[in-house]
Amino acid sequence: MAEKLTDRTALDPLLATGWALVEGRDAIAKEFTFKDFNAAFGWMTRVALVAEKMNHHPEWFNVYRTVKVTLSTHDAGGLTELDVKLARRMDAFAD
Ligand code: H2B
Repeated sequence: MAEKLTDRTALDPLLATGWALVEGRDAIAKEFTFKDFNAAFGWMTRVALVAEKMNHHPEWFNVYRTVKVTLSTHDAGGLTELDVKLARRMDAFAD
């Protein structure tokens, strides 16, 4: 099982790309905005395939062309390396 992040500096590069710490829980969140619904859902599809492969799944909420994402590792009760990895993949797919 993934261990909770002890080295919190691992989050710094993500905080620099628009991720933010969630108040009241050990999680990170980011709002992605795309050109239109097709771009948003295409991105979600690509992320979903990666998430399933990692067995690590986002909490997310889509309205038209925006997707609000929260990442945390439920089994560990907080942030782990898996969240950092998935966040990086999400950023890369959104470029
Ligand atoms: N996703 C996330 N974000 N956190 C988890 O702890 C988690 C998961 N656990 N996806 C996995 C699935 C677990 O529930 C299954 C049983 O492997």
